[in-house]
Amino acid sequence: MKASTAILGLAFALASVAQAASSTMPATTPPTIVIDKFAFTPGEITVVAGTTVVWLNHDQTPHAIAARDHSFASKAMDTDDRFEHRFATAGDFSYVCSLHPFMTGIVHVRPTSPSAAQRPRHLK
Ligand SMILES: [Cu+2]
Repeated sequence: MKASTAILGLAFALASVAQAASSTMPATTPPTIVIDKFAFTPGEITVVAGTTVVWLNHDQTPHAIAARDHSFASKAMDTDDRFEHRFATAGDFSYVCSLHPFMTGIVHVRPTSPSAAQRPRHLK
């Protein structure tokens, strides 16, 4: 009984450590969109201007990123290939896989500071 309680306590402690580690990850790793089973995960992300976003192909099939507005595009990515794009300006950038156009995703890019946001003036 005592041993199982100890194991339970250890598992809880490890889970807490894992949670703490994952919560600090966004600061050290770029936002990453994983391509898996013919889908972008997450399919929708929000970043601030100047952020480099990474796509990582975990499928056994080649995929290629293509912005609908042609502002960026990757070559065909083989398994475990990655593609990076730095979003310098704010906006909504939807993209598809040019090899499988039914695969879609969107990157929302926000201005770097609230003062740079295009706010209607009546909202002070
Ligand atoms: Cu594809």
